[in-house]
Amino acid sequence: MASSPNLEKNLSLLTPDQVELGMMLLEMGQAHLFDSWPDLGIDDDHKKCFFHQVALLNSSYPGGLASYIKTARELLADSKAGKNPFDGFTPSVPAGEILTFGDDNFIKYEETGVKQVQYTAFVLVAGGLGERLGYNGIKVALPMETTTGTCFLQHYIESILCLSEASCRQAQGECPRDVPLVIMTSDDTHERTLHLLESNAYFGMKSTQVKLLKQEKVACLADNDARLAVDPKDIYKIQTKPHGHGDVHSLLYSSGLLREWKDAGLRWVTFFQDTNGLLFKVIPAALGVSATKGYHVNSLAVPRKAKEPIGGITRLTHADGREMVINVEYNQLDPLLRGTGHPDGDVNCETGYSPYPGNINQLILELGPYIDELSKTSGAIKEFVNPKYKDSTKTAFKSSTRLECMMQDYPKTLAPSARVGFTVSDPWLAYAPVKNNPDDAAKVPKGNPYHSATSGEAAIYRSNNMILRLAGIKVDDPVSQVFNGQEVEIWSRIVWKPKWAVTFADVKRKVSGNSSVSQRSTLVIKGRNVLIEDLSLDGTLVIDSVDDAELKVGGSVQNYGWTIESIDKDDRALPEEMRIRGFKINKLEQLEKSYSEPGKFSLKL
Ligand code: UGB
Repeated sequence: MASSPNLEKNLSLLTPDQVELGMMLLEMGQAHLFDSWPDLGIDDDHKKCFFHQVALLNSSYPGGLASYIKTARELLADSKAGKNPFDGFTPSVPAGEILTFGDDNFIKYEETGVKQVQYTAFVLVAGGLGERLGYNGIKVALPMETTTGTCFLQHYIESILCLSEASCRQAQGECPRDVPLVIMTSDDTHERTLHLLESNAYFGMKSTQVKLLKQEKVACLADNDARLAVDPKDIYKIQTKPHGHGDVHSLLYSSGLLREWKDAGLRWVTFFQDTNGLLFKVIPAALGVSATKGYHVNSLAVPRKAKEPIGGITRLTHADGREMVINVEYNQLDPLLRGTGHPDGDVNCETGYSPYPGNINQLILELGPYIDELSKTSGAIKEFVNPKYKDSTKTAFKSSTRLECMMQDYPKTLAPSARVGFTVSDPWLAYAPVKNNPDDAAKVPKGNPYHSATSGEAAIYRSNNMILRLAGIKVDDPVSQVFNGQEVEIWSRIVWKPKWAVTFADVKRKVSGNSSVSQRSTLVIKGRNVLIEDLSLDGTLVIDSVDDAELKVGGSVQNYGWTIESIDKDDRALPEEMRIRGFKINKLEQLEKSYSEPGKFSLKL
């Protein structure tokens, strides 16, 4: 076994557990970590801190640091040898459910899904810092749209609360439990997420309903031997980097929450990402698909343009009989197809989209089979490593690397008998993430989505317009405008609170007669029982009412309204939230009506 005189000189400083960790490091070829350690008596506190960090790295990884280093060696060797993780697998297009918003099938799934919400736990992965977006705050605090300024987290929480109420109403009974929400955070996001929740009274949820689970970073690797990288600024610190959203499974498992949920009678776990403002429009129907088809794993997907940088859902069949339906990241899908008899790789088919649906990384797992699987794996997810080599000899890295794992890789370890499916819905309904900064978004090839703050907000309006149009309201076509170098369709700014409608059935119940909304208009519905009947809107109307008021709104509204104005993204005097969109809402004139008393009211304008 390797030894380290520098560590030996300092052994008396350490607790027996720390000595054991030190021996493990030596055994795992990590003697270099102590190369610069001075004699006992110098920097002793720093040396103890080093072992605190090692203990944390050891306890937060399934199987401990030794297992991490061992896996890293194997994966680094595979990477050096250029081994394809999909060797021997043939890709094909899997079968799943394709939803068309508003048709009978959709409504049936939505109804089934709403019933399931009270048996569902929601898990938001929000440990990512959003470096691609170039925003300094946490992404869940970003306004989803700037008409009302509602942030993503508020919208998510209100949607969960309203869906759970609707679920109880359907069951015509008392809600037996509060639907739980887990938020996975990281050191980059934890404090700010907690602060956002606490300073807003958890946006209406009980604080006991929300649990934050913090993921830890993993050790960086300096070379192909998986020698841990020492922080260049501190010889007593191992450099660390994020391990990826796949950590959510081991955290849920080790927290004991899954068992608690099972004992409380829950049946589903729904995972979602930090900045997709449309997601909850499809969650009820997707839960309905899971329940109807008995899917153990249901991945939500959208049609995907070939080579668009989101993973593709693919059936992989191995020569040895193994089979799985799994997300294949876009950079692997194209070479995999080329290597298996598709010389053109990932190309659009006659639909104008790739035949491999785009994974939007919202998953619905059935709790029972999920616990069974995690009892075997402890939540460890198949990892990968992506070193950037200095040259073609692949002997040195440009900078340290680390193992990573993705939450959607969970099905990789499942037995072939597991029921793994997916649900595709229209991107206008289900997917508008805010991931890219303005400069990168402006470079996106024409026809592919920008996935920026600009397109994310435009998508909220588009979706709400499309839904109201399908419910019978005449809404104008959008106009095309360019903000931050991105051409987007601007529809009228229609926004409603989840308590007004969380399903299409809700919308249809609350809309009747002949109503119209012009493109330059803004309509904000905040009240629960607001009924739109024969309304003609050309300007801005904001309506609010207490829950036990029923308010019929009709007639004609015309005013200067609220306009959308371009702003300069480089104008540092403006807030960052505004600059990343490239526009602001200019509130010129509005009609604002608020009803604070219970009762039935009619507002004829
Ligand atoms: N996240 C964490 O909670 N912890 C982490 O360590 C990292 C991220 P990104 P990514 O929807 O377009 C995913 O960075 O990983 C959270 C899918 O892999 O926004 O590049 C983070 O806070 C890909 O298949 O996305 O790509 C955020 O909520 C595709 O579907 C979430 O994880 C892509 O999303 C995603 O992190 C997509």
